[in-house]
Amino acid sequence: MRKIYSSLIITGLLIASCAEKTPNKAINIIPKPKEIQQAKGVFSFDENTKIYITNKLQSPVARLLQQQFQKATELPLEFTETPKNKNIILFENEQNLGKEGYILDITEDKISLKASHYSGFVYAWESLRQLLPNTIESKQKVKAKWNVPALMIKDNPRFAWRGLMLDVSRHFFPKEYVLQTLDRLALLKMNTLHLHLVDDQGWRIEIKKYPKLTEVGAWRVDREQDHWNAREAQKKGEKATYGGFYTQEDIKEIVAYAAKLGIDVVPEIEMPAHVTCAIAAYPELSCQGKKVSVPPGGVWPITDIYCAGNEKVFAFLEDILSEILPLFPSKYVHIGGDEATKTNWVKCRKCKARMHKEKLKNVEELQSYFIKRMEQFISTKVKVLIGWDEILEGGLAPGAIVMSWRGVKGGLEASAQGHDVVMTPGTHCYFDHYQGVPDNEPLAIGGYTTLSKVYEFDPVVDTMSIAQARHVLGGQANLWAEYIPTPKHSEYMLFPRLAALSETLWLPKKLRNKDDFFHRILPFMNRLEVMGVNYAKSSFDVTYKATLQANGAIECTLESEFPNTEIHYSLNDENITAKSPVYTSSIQLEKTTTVRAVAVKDGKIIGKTLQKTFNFHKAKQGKVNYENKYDKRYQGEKEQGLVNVLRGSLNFYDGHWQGWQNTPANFTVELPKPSKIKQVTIGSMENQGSHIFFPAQITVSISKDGKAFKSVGKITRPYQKNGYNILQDFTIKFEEQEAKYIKIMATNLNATPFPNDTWLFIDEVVVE
Ligand code: TNX
Repeated sequence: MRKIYSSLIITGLLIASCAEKTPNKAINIIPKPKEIQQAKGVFSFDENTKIYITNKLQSPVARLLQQQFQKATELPLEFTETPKNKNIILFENEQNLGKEGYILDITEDKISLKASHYSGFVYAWESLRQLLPNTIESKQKVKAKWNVPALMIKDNPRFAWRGLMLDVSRHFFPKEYVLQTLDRLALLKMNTLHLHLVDDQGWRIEIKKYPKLTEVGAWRVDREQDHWNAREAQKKGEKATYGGFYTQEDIKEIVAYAAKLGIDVVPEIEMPAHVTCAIAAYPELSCQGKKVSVPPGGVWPITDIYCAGNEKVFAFLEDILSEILPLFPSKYVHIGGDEATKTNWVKCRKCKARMHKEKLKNVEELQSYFIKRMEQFISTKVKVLIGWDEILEGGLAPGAIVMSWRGVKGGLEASAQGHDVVMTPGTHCYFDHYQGVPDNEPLAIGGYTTLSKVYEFDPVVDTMSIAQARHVLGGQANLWAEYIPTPKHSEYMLFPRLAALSETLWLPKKLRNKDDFFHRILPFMNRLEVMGVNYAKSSFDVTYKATLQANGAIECTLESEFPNTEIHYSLNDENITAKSPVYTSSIQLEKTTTVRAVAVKDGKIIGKTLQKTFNFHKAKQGKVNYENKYDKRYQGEKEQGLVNVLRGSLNFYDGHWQGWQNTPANFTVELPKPSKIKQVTIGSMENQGSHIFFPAQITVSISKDGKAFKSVGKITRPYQKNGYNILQDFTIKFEEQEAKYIKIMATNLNATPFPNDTWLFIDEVVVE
């Protein structure tokens, strides 16, 4: 077998002497095919090119090819009943290529797409599509040379589950966007679309037996102007006008289109929590039967959940599944199962009776009973249940598949118990996270998941045994939509990261190469451009790393995720332009300086401007004596962390933040030398969604000898609900005087909505 893994290696069919005549053009397909053998020459499409199918079943994919040409070119690409020897596109069945394997064989005379199953033909076409000029994606007819290079691709995926979850509940996305997304998934040879159809903020699928689910549950009051976590509940007399849902006809259309693209659509019907919308429609389904409205924003903790002691709840859910399952040919159905706060179950008479009758020790076992019962029902419909990793708690239902989202732990546990798993750890697969420097990005939920990080993802965890690894079906990106109100924004979060994920799920690990991927992502971005996809360019943005050195200077290095990117920078008041000095090696800063930097390609600035001020102050390189130390998980730069000039960003994992959980932060800063000072600033952040709060009180006292301290000021800040993630400097000013020691006491705001889980974060103590 001839194998060429990279188009940079020239062997096999390509004879060295021909290389000059027919330059070995880079093959830029994403995900990269397992084997590519490049050959001499090109196949040219013209008005006489015909398509020949050997089997009617191939017809939908052959039509996709034809339609793409008819839309973007002048070429009709008609079907023929009699295959010629030249100028022909052949669809041929070939045994033993597996469910998703394919061969794409291109010579100057013909193109053969070979597969054993339907999906294989789709992937052969999608590879061919990426070999064509980008303008094949155009919505109007364009003139171009429709040539593709002669080659042979032999390809099949590493994982069977290559998925994307769209959360269509937090914000509703129209059917047209779902159809477009399917096409983009197919382009990347992804094969699963998981639709999160139910969550607190909206019920998104028509259920004929329970019409109120969409009449009431699909609509909420419009509070889109406010931050997700600061939205007031529906008031008396207010109309719920914001939302939407898919009719069963819409679903049929989505599923049929997906089938044409070889994509399985997996529905998710959440239970027992994340269902406030259903309880708004049918309050009798909760333990107390209390009337609630559909929340227009964040709900936490989620206590309005289905009653696990009420038979009517099970009948209701079985009715819903009975209506839904026939609409989705997928063998899987997802029942959620995550984040149920079970305080109402503890109090509920019916739940208690159920626990007694079924000999369940606690509410975790009651949740497990709930899920197991649903699993029994689902298996009578010859379907397989999937749930978020919480379904492990209290015992896993037989036959259930686990989606591991709270890291990889759930995946490890479930696979050890012999269950199949889909890996979607928040660290790599949560596309609602920031993909670039948070300060430069549209508001996101948090996190920091760059294009490179997604590329580094591997669904098989190093510590898994061979048996466990066999249970890993694959991986999936989850696009939770709290902060994603529009299709354009959704595209921005998905692309280009989905391209990286598609390759990590397709290609064997040893064939993956990040630099090579970054070369191919550029032409892929150009293709997205023609497709009209609003992809993010955050991966071009310049990031910095800075360290304080023993000599007191700051060493600042600038980087771009893209290999070989030209970075230009300016210092202080100089403008930043594409002609600013080129960055070649780290910059030494010896005094307060503002650094600006941009990435430049072909003489133009790409991406956003990095701007960072390093403020040299009087506590720099001082000594900090902690009365109580920061938490192990958030150590910043340890002993130097609060006096090293380096400031934190909105990303609380950035390594600059020191965090205290449930305890105050009390410490003394010893200045390097006695100094005249007049103000002390404590840098802090608030991210209430992640339980991080500003200090409730800060007191500052100063001393010359470290023994006698005198108070110079105090700031008190009572708890305020704040949905935003913000940075704030708290400054205490006083009359200028000499000091060497500064004692700081910052109180952790423990009386918040999370009394025993409250964080306090500090990045720097600036003394001036
Ligand atoms: C956790 S992941 C959730 C979702 C949120 C998401 C935000 C999971 C099973 N539950 O309800 O939307 O975090 O990142």
